[in-house]
Amino acid sequence: MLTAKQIETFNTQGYLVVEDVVEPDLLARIQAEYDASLAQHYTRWHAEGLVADPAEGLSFWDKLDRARAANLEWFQPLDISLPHADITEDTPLHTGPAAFDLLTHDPILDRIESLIGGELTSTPIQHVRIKPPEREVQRDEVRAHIVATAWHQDRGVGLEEADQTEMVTCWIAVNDARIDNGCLQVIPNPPAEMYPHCPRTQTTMVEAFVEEDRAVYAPVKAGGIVLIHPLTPHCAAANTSDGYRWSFDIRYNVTGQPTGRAQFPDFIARSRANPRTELRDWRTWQDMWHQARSTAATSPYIDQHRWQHDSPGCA
Ligand SMILES: O=C(O)CCC(=O)C(=O)O
Ligand SMILES: [Fe+2]
Repeated sequence: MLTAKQIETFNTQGYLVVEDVVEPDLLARIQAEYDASLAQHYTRWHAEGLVADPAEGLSFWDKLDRARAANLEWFQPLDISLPHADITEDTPLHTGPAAFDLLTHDPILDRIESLIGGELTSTPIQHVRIKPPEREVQRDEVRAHIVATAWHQDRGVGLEEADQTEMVTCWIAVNDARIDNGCLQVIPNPPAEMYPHCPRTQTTMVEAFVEEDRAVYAPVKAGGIVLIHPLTPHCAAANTSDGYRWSFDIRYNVTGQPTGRAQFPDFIARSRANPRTELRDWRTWQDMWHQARSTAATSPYIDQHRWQHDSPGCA
């Protein structure tokens, strides 16, 4: 649970850094699960002649380096969500027991419960971000999961139907997030309203509303988290270091309220009133994503974006 002082800080500053939240054991299991998953994809790429070196002896990072050098789509197979468009029956995503254990990790849920209560739904607006040194990334790569993230409020990333939803973002450092590798930046003391955003290469706050001189960095060590209020402007600068920056961002809202992405699956992560409704089986979570993928592959496109190019401030 959070202390009264931490809750007060979150409520006034709009964000809170908490170190040492994810148990080292779980972090290690996540790394092992990702290692195994990438090894599978890499072995297939090798069999198809897309990468020259066999997987044996290559670390996780070596495999990513080679996949990037070969210009392969290495990111989507590692993400814990589907992309917003062009979903087919084969679109890969990562759904494993360790990833599920992160979504339902009690030390995280305890902190979220301190902020929005004990009826918690895990929302499908969830991602892994694995950011290579930005100078090495293809110039046409715009995804905020791989390169710098533009200023935005998370409220602006969901649809209007979730504008009243009580939601908290939990940003999790898998390796140390520092200024040089592009940790989060936030503008504290958020406004009571959402600012206008524009559909640029990423959903981006209209520049006039970004008070960059008030921005602060939110570095955090591996296993630490940053809790973010949905109206707190935040971004992440480029990774200028020589190594990868790895994080997850996951979200919880009060059960029964819209997640803002109804075509993707949510589940009850904690219920103090009715614990039997909590999802405990990672395979059910995986099945829900596969079902959503099948439905999306065979149904008309559902736009996840609410901002228009001709909105005020977007010209
Ligand atoms: O890690 C990043 O680059 C951005 C994360 C973010 O926008 C979020 O967690 O909501
Ligand atoms: Fe965000």
